[in-house]
Amino acid sequence: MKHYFHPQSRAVSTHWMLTELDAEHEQILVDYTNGENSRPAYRAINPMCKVPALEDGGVVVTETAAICAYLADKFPEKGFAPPVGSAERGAYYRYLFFPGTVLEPMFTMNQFGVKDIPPQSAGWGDLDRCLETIEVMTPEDGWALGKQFTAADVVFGGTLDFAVKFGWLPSPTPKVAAYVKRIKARPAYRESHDPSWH
Ligand SMILES: N[C@@H](CCC(=O)N[C@@H](CS)C(=O)NCC(=O)O)C(=O)O
Repeated sequence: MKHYFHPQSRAVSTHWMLTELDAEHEQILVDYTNGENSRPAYRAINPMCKVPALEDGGVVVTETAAICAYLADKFPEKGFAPPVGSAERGAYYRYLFFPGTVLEPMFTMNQFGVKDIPPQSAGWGDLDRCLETIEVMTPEDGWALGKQFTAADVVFGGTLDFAVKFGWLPSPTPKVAAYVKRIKARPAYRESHDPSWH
């Protein structure tokens, strides 16, 4: 597998997922700071010009959550996804989709001061609704789906980790702060993230 990556990007989450799974891969640096991501060679992989991307044989997967879900399914023996058809699958999908479709747009709008979008029209509602939902979805102890750490934690927990680190979520509640702390203590997190993140 080829993992298209930059160390200061959301690709640290997919690198973390690969590390959790101990999945053999080639790390390919895409230097978006010099425009490498906009050149035809990389556009052919991801026309969004964004990292991360994963190439597995003839399969190209983009989007952090999609890559994590793909990897969890590729290595079912590692237990990073609940079995298809199990009750946990519903919550699993929620944790995988909520960060990219709701939290990311909300954090971006909030960070850039975009206001006055009616919450009933915006798919991400508003900051208050998102904060309340984050609190409800954050596990009191253990992991998103219970005792078993899964791709849901890499995606949801990884997004909360970014949010705290970059000030999108300046005052995490004690529950959110404790969850992010548990995440950061994982050996694979520490192996895959620059020490400045630890
Ligand atoms: N929705 C994408 C977002 C990825 C993303 O925004 N990557 C940024 C770095 S964190 C990027 O590649 N930026 C370069 C650019 O857009 O030119 C995902 O979840 O993977």
